[in-house]
Amino acid sequence: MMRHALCLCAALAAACCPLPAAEAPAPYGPVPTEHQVRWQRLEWYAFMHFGINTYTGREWGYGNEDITLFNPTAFNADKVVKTLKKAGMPGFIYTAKHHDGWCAWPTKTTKHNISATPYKRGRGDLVREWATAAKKNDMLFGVYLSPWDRNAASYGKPEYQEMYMAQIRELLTNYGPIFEIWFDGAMGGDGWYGGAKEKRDIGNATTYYRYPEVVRMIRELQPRTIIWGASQYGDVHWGGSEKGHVPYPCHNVYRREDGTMVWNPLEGDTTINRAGWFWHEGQAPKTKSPAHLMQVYLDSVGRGANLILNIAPNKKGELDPTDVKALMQLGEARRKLLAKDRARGASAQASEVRGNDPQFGADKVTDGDIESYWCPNDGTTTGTLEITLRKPATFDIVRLREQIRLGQRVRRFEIDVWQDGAWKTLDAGGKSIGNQVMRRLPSPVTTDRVRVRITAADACPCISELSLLRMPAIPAWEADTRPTLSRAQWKSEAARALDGKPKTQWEGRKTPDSFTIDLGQEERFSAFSYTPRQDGKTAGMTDRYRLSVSADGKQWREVAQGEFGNLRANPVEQTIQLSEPVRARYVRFTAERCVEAGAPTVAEFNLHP
Ligand code: FUL
Repeated sequence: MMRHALCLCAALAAACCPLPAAEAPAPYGPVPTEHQVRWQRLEWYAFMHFGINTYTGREWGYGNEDITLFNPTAFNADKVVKTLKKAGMPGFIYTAKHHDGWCAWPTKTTKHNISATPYKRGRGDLVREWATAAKKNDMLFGVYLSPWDRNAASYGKPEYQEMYMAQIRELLTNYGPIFEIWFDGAMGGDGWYGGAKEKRDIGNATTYYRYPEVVRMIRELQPRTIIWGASQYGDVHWGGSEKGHVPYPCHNVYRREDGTMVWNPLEGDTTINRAGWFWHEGQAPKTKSPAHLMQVYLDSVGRGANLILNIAPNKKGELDPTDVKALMQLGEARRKLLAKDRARGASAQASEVRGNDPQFGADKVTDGDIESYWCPNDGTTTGTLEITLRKPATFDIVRLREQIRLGQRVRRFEIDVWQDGAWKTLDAGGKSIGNQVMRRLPSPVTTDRVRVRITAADACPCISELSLLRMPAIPAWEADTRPTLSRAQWKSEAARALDGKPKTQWEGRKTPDSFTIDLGQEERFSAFSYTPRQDGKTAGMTDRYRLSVSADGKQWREVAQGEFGNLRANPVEQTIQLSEPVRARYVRFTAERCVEAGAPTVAEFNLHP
C-alpha cells in the first residue's frame, strides 16, 4: 500500500511540477580524502612478516640476532605475489624492518641489513624484489617499518629519530609507489640497543617520533600513501585486536589525541596461521580454517573496516602450502559471495527523495554504481527504502553502503523482509554503515521485497548501495593434521561417525542420546573432535555434549561437557581439549542438545593423543 502511495507521489510530482535539479547535500563532519576513499574500497590485502625472526623462530627479535642466518634459498617474489593476486587481493604490505631492527633493504642508515647476509652474496634487496613483483603483477605494495628498533644503539635518543626519518625517505624514494606505510604502535622496552642491553623509555610516541613532521615528510614524498598509525596523525588506525575483528558499530570519525575530530578509518589485522606473525616450524596444523577466516572478513570488512591478513613466507622464502590452501578457499568464497547481488536492478521506492530529483532517487541504491546515492531533503534524518525484486531470491547477507565522501551519517537502521503477507523485522539491524556493512541474517531468507528503515542519522542519510548476497558453502577444513588414534579396532553402534566419511552420520533416536565406543584396549588421549552433519541441514546438529570414560564399561567418569559454538553459521570440525590426558578403554559421547528440533547426529568422531 505504502509502496503504491510512494509511487503515486513521485509520479505526480514529476508530472505537474518539474523541479529544478536539487543540490547535493553539504558534507557532514570530517570526510575522507580521495586517497582514503580509494583505500577503503580495497577491502583487504596481505601482510607479510618475513625477516630474521623467520630463522630464529621468534615473534619479536631482541636486536642482537645473527643476521647471517637470513638466506632464503627459494625466494621468488613473483610467485608469492601471484598467489596473493590469485586469492583476489589487490596488494600487500611487507615488514621491511621489524622490532629487531634488521632492514630487508641495503639501507645506508645501519649495517644491520640484508647486505650483511649470505642472501645473493650480500647484494640482495628484498624491498626491491617485492616492489618489482608488485609492479609486474599490477599489485599495490606497502611497507611496515617498525619505529621501535631494538638493535639501534641510538634508540631513545634524538639521533634515532633522524635515522628513522632517513629510513622512511629511502623506502619512499627508491621503490616506486607505496600504497600504505605501517607504523607499529609497539614501542620502548628492553632490547639490545648496540650492546647496552637495557630498557629504554621513549615517553610520548608522538613527541619522540615527531609524527606530525613524519607525516608532512611522507605527504611531500608520496602524497597518495596511506599512513597507518603515527598516533592518528596519519590516515587509518588499528582495529583494536590482532584477531581481525573490529568493534561494531564502526565509526570513521575519530577523536585524535590532540582533540581534533578526523576521518580515520579502521584496519583489522590478523594472521592466517595461529602460530604468529612470522613463520614457525610445524605451524601447518595451526592454519585457520577458511570458514573462520570468512567470519574475520565479515567482522572487519563487513563492519566497514579493511582487513590486512598476514601470510608468512618460511625459511626458504616460500609460503606455507597449508596457509595457501586456506587463503585460496577464502578467496574463492569471497569471490562467490560478492559475485551476485540479488538486488541489482531491482525497483526501489523511498519515503522521500531530495527535491524529488531523480538523481537522488531510491533506485540509486540498486544501480550497482558506488558513487550515486539516494538521499532525502536536508533536515530529514529518518526514512524508508524499499526494493522489489523481479522474482523472489534467497539471501543471507544484506549489504549497505553510505556515500562516505559526504561523511558518515547513519546511526541506526532496521531491515525488514516481506513474508507471508506482512513485514517481518530481521535480527540484522545495526548502528553504523560507513563504507559498508554486511549484516548476516540468522538464516537465509527468500522474498521479493526488502525494506531498510533508517531510524536515526546525524544528517540526511546518503545511501549508495543496498545489496542482497548469499554466503556460499565453505568446504570443511580437513588440512588439520593433528594426529588421531587409529579407529581400526573400535567397536560401536555409531559406526557411521567412525567411518572417515563426513557425509554419513550417526543418528540418535531422541535428545539426549549417547553412543559408546570400545577402543579394543586401553588408550591415552587428550582431546576429541566432533564434526557436525555435513549434508547442509542444521536440524539435529548436536551442539551440547558430554564425554565420559570407563575402564570396564560399567563405572563411568565424565571428563568433558560443553557446547559446540557457531555451528549453524560455521559447521566445521571442532576439537575439544580435555583438562588433562585420560586413559580408558571405553568412551561414551552423549548428545545433550541439538540445533533446532530432531534426533541428534554426529558425522565424525575422533580421539587425539
Ligand atoms: C604488532 C607487532 O608487535 C607484531 O609483532 C606484529 O608486527 C603486528 C602486526 O603488530 O604490534
